Amino acid sequence: MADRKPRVLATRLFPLDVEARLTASFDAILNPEDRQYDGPALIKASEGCDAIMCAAGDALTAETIAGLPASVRMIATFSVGYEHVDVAAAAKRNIAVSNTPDVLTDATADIALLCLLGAARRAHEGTTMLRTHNWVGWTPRQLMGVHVTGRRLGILGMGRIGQAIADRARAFRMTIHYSNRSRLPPELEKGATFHADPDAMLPHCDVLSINTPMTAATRKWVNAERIAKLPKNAIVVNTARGGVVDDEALIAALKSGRLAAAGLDVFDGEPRIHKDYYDLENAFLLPHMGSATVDTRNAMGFKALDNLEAFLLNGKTPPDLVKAS
Ligand code: 8YV
Repeated sequence: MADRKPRVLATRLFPLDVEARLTASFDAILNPEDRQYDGPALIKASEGCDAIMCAAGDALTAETIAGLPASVRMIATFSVGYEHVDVAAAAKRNIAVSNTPDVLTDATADIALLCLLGAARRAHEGTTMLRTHNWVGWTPRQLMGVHVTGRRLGILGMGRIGQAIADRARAFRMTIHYSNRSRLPPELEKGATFHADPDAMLPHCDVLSINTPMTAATRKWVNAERIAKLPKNAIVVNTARGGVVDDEALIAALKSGRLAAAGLDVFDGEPRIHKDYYDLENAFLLPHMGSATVDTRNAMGFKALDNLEAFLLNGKTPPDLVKAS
């Protein structure tokens, strides 16, 4: 090992146990106030650093990456999604990029089910009625929602998280449809119906769950034309990336009643979400909490550190190396 510890810039205030290991393994520059860096500030802060440990929302654009000091050899993101890192620009600079797959699968699938049930069973209206002292007591017609048992769940993007959502939904006796780049083998498909064409799946979705990464091809994929293909009174759930949905189209369909409800954990341009969401009674909204359990956030941090340690301390390829697609 070199006579100095490699220097790692932590762009965010990470969980305590993660920062304890980060500071033990590396000469860490922490961000105790958790102020988010913009591109120029990130370039400045990474002066003399060997690596950057970042998170979703950090703009590691081609321009920022081009401006990083020559010392930076690795970017480890504390997330499974890596659309905020221009991986092709990093490859050009010979900077390795890693992410944190697998460890947040269950936590995110749990939140997808919370969004599904919260939307279907009008949880936002119920908790608001109660907490604003407007609950007059039980009435036969009160807050009647959508029954999910036996309904069809269409999963757009049947990766690890999509499959974990399907497993949970089967316990609700939902019928699973999915669309994915490639068909899953029977032991993973578990009887779900595969649609090679995602558009062709839409008429079969009483609930559509979005679990596809954000790419140029998926940007605003859920638009007015596609919402029109969903059954009337369908529910849209998004725990992937807000940018996959055209907010104007979704909001219009929720306002008109064309869709029964939506359960959303992620938003385009978050945290500055489309203002019309705030007053939509049939939108069950969460502030990007998919991976927010102590166990999961620690596991994500430890995974990011496994990658940094492999590369910076042991001269190995990071186990979760991400390649430009
Ligand atoms: C993370 C996520 O918490 O890992 C992801 O891709 O969307 C989240 O659950 C967040 O991105 C932290 O960087």
